[in-house]
Amino acid sequence: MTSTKPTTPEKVYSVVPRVAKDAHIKGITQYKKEYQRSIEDPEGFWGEKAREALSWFHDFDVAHYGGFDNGDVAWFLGGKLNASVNCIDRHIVTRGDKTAILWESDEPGVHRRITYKDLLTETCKIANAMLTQGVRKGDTVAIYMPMIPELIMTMLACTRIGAIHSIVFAGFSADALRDRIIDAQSKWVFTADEGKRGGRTLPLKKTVDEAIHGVHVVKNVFVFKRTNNPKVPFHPKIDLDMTKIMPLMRPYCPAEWMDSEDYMFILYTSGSTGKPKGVAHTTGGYLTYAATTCKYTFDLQEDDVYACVADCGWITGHSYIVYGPLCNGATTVMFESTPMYPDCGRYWDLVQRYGITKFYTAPTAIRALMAHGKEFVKKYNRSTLKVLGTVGEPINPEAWKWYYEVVGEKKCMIVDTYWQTETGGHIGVGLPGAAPMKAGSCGLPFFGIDFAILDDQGKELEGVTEGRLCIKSPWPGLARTVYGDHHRYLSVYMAPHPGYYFTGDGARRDADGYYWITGRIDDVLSTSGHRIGTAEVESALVAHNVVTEAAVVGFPHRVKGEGICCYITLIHGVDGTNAVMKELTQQVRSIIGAFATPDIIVFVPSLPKTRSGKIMRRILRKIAHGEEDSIGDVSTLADPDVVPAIIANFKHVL
Ligand code: 6R9
Repeated sequence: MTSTKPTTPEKVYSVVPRVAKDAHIKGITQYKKEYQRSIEDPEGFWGEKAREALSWFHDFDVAHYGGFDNGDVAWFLGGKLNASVNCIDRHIVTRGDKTAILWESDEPGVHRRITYKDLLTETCKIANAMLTQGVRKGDTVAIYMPMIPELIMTMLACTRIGAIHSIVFAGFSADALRDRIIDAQSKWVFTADEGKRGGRTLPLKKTVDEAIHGVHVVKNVFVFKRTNNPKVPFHPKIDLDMTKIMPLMRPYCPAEWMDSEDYMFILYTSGSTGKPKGVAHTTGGYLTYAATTCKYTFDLQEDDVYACVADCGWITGHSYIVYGPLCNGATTVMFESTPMYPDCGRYWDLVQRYGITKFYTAPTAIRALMAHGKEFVKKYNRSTLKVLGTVGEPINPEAWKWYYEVVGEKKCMIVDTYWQTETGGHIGVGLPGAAPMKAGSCGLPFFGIDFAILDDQGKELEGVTEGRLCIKSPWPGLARTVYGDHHRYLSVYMAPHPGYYFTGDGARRDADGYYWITGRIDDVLSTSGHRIGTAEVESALVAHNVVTEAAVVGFPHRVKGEGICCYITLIHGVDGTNAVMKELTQQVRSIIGAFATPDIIVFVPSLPKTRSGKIMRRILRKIAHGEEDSIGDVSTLADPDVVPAIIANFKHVL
């Protein structure tokens, strides 16, 4: 890994007093004290948090068991609970009429307010509809839905009856959806007729039909209506029209007693191989961690209007639109649209109309908005805002400052939250009432997270240093396995550095103990905050009959953070024309999804390979980064002459 800058200390921004005033964790001393306790006595600390954050049908006997070596981590053993009860029923007496979900549709101002009581009723009806169709505890259910309240209700309905949901982001293609349905053996799929996003219509039901064509595992498709387009195909043998079924269902459904370690959901994420991993989270540990991180990171208070503008198809949506806020009895905003629709003021319009106090988005959105100037921000009243979060990739200091100064007018705390699908919740974050901020740093470890930085040989480095970011001991939110492939779980996360959990990221620790994520060490890209394996894009490309070989690398992209650069060799006799380029772009979009669209396609005579046939990605990365002057030694290449040819073609495309 290349070492990143600072030799001079970064500017430190103080904690904003109006945020610190009533914060749960006030001041760095209180943070340090709590942190210390969480590391010295994790069982005591998390035992207390689990009882504080959740209500249990039956208390647990043992707080923690197991470790990284064989991946038998378990939390809150013997405890029985239910996720939907914790997100809904528990609040009915004290917060029954409080808004649980505040849904803003794609069209500005068109909204729905769903109280905790409504949420219980609707969730129960969906749960009963599932029971009627034979869904039972332990079954997996695929969800391919737009950002409408029924998506959250379906998630909660699954957990209510003990079904394991597997949400597939509605931007994925039919092929990607099919793979995930088959891998998790989901016999049921939830979808909607169509989705709406940024004024466009998404043919969700059509995509589901394509995905399940010839896939015999799927028994039924539950279909909600979003657009009511009568042209959307309906197949009475397997499709179930939820608008007809819901009124027939009883509005109460008893909740299943789940073991703390029963699976709650699966979520597919990219790794360094072509096949996405179904990361599996369990009920007690995941919920405790999602609820606790949400409470402290956003310093949630009873009267907050909290908005995480991610999509429920990613882990951020799971933990911080749904489970974290609802466990805390908060009002969570669900946003169907995009930051640019109908114009670049949409986020701030939302903030003004709903009086949003805590707001959570991604650096890519901030950068995109920044490019359109301050006017769109200034037009709206943002005085209710207190905490501004970011997630998904490192935030560059310019974007950080814009968020802090222009959006927050230096009156809000910026919380840069570092975490992963696998960690269940935030692992690196400066708590808003406690930690002074540094632009571009994700701050300090969250409670119970014992970070270690290792060198390439696996030796732990002390003090100010940079290297491979690992975690020394288990925390409740850690994913327990890769669904159906525990071996892969061990080999990806536990085997690289025995005794540690390996994040796959590089990081630097400064003199104040702050962490700076330097990016993925493995072949995973973070583009517009979406995590994509380079191998996934490569296999989509080589599936095209004109492609012989493909190598995909990331490069710094002004808005997306990282862009996707594809080097391709074509079969003999085919030229790299614009038409071929278009076709290959389409190929990636249809096999993975539009969010994986390549930014640069370079046709090359051959790829740089070692004599043993290994592609030297290091060289391709250097070229894509515009650093061809520092490519270094190419003598191990089978054909060093290929390098100048690749450079020339690359420059030609730019
Ligand atoms: C939550 C989420 C995880 C990867 C992770 C890292 C990058 C996420 C970050 C960040 C720097 C942050 N990442 N948050 N890098 N600063 N605040 O994004 O999960 O989709 O699994 O991606 O994203 O590289 O390893 P996921």
